[in-house]
Amino acid sequence: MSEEKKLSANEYIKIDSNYLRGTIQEGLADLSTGSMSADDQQLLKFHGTYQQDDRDLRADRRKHKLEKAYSFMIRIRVPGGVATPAQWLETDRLATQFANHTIKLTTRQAFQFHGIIKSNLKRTIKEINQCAMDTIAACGDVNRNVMCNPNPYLSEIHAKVLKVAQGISDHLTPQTRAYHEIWLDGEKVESSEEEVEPIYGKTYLPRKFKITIAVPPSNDVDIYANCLSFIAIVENGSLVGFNVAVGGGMGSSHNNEKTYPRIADVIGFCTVDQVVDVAEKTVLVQRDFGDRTDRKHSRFKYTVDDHGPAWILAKINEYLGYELGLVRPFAFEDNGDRFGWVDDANGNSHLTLFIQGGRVLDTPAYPLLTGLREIAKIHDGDFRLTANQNLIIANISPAKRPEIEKLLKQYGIKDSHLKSALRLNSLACVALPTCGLSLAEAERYLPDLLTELEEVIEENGLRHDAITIRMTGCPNGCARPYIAEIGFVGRAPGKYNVYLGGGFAGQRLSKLYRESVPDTEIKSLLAPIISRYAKERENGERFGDFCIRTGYVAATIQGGDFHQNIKPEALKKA
Ligand code: SRM
Ligand code: SF4
Repeated sequence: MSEEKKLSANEYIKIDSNYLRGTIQEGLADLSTGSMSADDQQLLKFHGTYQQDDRDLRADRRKHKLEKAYSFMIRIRVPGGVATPAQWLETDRLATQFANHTIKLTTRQAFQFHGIIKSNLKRTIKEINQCAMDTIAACGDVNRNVMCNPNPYLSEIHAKVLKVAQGISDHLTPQTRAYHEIWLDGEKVESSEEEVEPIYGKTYLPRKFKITIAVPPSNDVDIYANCLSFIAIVENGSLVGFNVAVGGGMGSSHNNEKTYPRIADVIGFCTVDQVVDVAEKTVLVQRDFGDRTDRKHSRFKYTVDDHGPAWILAKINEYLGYELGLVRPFAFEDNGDRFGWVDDANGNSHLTLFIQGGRVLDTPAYPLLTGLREIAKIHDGDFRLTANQNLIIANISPAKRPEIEKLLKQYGIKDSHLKSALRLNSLACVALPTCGLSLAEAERYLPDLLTELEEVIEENGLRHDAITIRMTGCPNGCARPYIAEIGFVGRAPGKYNVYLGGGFAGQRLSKLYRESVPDTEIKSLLAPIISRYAKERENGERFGDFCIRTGYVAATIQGGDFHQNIKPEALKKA
């Protein structure tokens, strides 16, 4: 970090906050406004909540000289995405009692509520904690929800990997008592001298930090889009350790070439016992070397790019006091979910449901929220959130399966996954009306666009051919659109940049194909390419690969695509 450059404003907010307290308590008590002070809004993120306003109502409220319709989004951490039926029922109750009657399953295996008004914020967070979940570090400049492959049918390996994910999550959870004081009526710590944040220190990290664990051949947690990833290496049926990947990230800003999505580099290998240490030391490298002067350049991917992956590897080794091993062979096949029923060797069953946009809600035609509530009441296994915004009703015992099947039928959920493979492989971020950063629709629009594109898919006999397709309302990349085979990134209301050529396993960035395409023209833009793909693809060729081979877009060599070509031995010596 350059000495001369001024620290970014958020650094001072953190320093002055007394370990994330700020004036949040005073702000919550002031009911003359639905809003919180600007500084406290930044600090609230560390506690897992964002101030938002209903953007659909903005113009009308402005006209009537009313304050914006403020409310809060709350994000619940679910390490590895595993929740008990009791936690599901509580999440449902809170969503219905305090939020907008929906549960959002996020692209990082977490729950989100939208529309909580300020006077209900404390009670909601307190009651989340009462059912053994929390919101601390769900947002903010800290390690976020640790993702993990959720597949329960790999029971033995999965149980071990999940434990590792939970171990990393616990180890990197902030230690400040502020969370307990503010939300859980914990005893007040009188002097900040008594507080220590052993890993983060007073200023926490320069920016958010994201960790995930994948179990090949599935890359369903999109390791290449994360700051730090662990790729499980299974040899002779046993988990022997993890390859370590660093420096992935999606966020960028329109018209700012200094910002860009980046694919992670696989730099080494560690054993199961070393993994929490490696996570901690990598976080420390970012804490010490990340850019704290420019928040648009402060993610770990820029630290990795600025110094190079070989330098980062050397620094991690130095902090560890030992060396990471050489990368072990691994191969990913896809980054999607496996839908429908799967039975495991122990006789339990698992059902992966398709949840459009990750939004669990009731409509007259599809009472999904109610149906899942009734299932949770009798389910004796667990629920697993996938990083593709879907839901696994997992570990259903043979005794419960008939009852659950009856409920799935009764509430119309049974066939949730009998959709085109294009739809099943779609992701959309929240965007409007709650996201303050969105420039265009995503979650509310993608289903309709898919219906249009499905006509083309059907005409070309591609109903069962998976193509990954993702949409975000802005370039921040919350649905990881830059690694989809078809990506849409909002530019302005009704206008999208269209990207093509991402890798089917999320291993390659896409390239910009057309800029600012009106939504009315997307179908006609893509129809000829899809039709040509149906006719001219080579045996087993994926859509993204086809788009590159036939010249619609060039292959990308930025980020991991380039560095992965460096032999791990060379990385070690560098
Ligand atoms: Fe995200 C900011 C929603 C996953 C990159 N993201 C936001 C905010 C909080 C908007 C804001 O700052 O005011 C969005 C809240 C919308 C709302 O109304 O709920 C938001 N992000 C989401 C979720 C809910 C999208 C979804 O539909 O599932 C995901 C919640 C994940 C979770 O449970 O923790 C979500 N966000 C992601 C991902 C995907 C991932 O992590 O695998 C990314 C890209 C990966 C990455 O981080 O590089 C992502 N979100 C961002 C960024 C860009 C950061 C950057 O590097 O520039 C922002 C903006 C920012 O931080 O300044 C952002
Ligand atoms: Fe909001 Fe942009 Fe993230 Fe979508 S990608 S949720 S519009 S910040």
